[in-house]
Amino acid sequence: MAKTPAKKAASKIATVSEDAARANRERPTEPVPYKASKEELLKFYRDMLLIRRFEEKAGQLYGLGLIGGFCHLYIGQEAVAIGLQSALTPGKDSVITGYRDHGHMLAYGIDPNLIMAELTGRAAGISRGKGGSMHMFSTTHKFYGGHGIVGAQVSLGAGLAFGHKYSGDGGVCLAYFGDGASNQGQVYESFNMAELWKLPIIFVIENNQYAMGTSVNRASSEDQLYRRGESFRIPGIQVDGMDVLAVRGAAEVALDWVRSGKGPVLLEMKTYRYRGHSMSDPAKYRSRDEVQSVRDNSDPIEGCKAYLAEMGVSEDELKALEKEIRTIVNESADFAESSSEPELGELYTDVLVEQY
Ligand SMILES: Cc1ncc(C[n+]2csc(CCOP(=O)(O)OP(=O)(O)O)c2C)c(N)n1
Ligand SMILES: [Mg+2]
Repeated sequence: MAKTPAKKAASKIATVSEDAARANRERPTEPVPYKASKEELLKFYRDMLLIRRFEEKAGQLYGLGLIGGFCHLYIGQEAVAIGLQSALTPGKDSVITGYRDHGHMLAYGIDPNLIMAELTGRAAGISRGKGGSMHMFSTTHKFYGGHGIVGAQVSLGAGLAFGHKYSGDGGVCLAYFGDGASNQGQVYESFNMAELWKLPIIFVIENNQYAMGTSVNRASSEDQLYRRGESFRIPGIQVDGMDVLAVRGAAEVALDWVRSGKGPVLLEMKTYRYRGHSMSDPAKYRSRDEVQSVRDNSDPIEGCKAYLAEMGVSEDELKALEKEIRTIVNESADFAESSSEPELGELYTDVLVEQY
C-alpha cells in the first residue's frame, strides 16, 4: 500500500544536528538598555511614581471599605508597564492584560480620576462603575481590559493581533499575563496560531515569582519562562523587569521584530510584587525579609532615581514631582468619593442577551 504524504513525512526522522540547526534560526538582536534623554527618564520616573502612589491610595480606599470586591495591586512591577507602553502608540497599538490592570491603564495615559471612580463603583468610572478593579476598558486607547479569567487575555490578544493584521492598521498587540497563567492550555493554542499566521503580537509574561500563594518554582517544570514559545518557534527574551531602561530596550527589539512581519515574540519580565496577591491575601507563603530585600536592592523607582541622579537631576526637582503626583492621586480619590453611584437602571444596560 502506498504511503500517505503524512506517513512519508513522519518517516523522516530529524537528526540531532538538524534539530540544533533549526533551533539556531534567526533570532531578534540582543536588547541593550534604552538610552533615554533626561526628559524621557523624568517621564518614566513620573509615570512609575504615579502608578505607585495611585496603588497605595487604592489600598487605603479598600481598607476604608470604599472599594469592594477584588483589588490586585501592581506595586513593584511598575517598570514593566512603563518601559513597554512608553514605546507604543495609544489608539494604534492595543494592550490587554489580566486583573492586575490599574498600572497598565495609567501607563496608557488614561485619566486617574476615571480609574479611581471605577474602583469605587461610581457612574463616572471608565466602565460606568460596573466593571470594578478587574474589568476596565478604554476602546479609544485600544486598551482591552482587565480580565478575571487567568490566561484568557492571551487568546483574546491573539484575536486583537489578528484584527491588526486583517485590517492592515499597522498596530501591534501587547498581551500581558502572569507566571501562573503561563501554565494555561489556551496560552499554547494562541502561541501556535500567532506564529503560524505571523500575527503582530508581543506576549509578555510578567513573572512576579508568585501565582497567588504558589512560587513559580513549585508550579513550573520549565521555570525559565522565556523559553515557553520555543516549540512554536516563537523567540523569547528574558528581561530585568525591575529596570525601566532594560524593559524599554527589550520593547524596541520586540517591536522591530514584530513590525517587520516576523511574527510574535515572547518577553519574560523578571519582576516582583510587593503586596499580597490581592488585598485579602496576608502573604504568609513568603518571608518579610524576602520582600524587603527586593525593595532594598532592586526597586524600579529607586533604580530610576539613581539614573536621574547620574544625569544631574536634583533632589528638589524630584520632590516637586512627588508633590505633583500626590496632588493628582488625592484629586482622583476626591473625585471618586464625590461621584454618584450608577442609577439602578444601569443594571439592565451593557448586558449581553442572546437566544441560542
Ligand atoms: C482560569 C482561572 N483559573 C484560576 C483562577 C484563580 N486565580 C486568580 S489569579 C490566579 C493566579 C495567577 O497568577 P499569575 O498568572 O502569576 O498572575 P499574578 O496574579 O501574579 O499577576 C489564580 C489561580 C482564575 N481566575 N481563572
Ligand atoms: Mg505571578
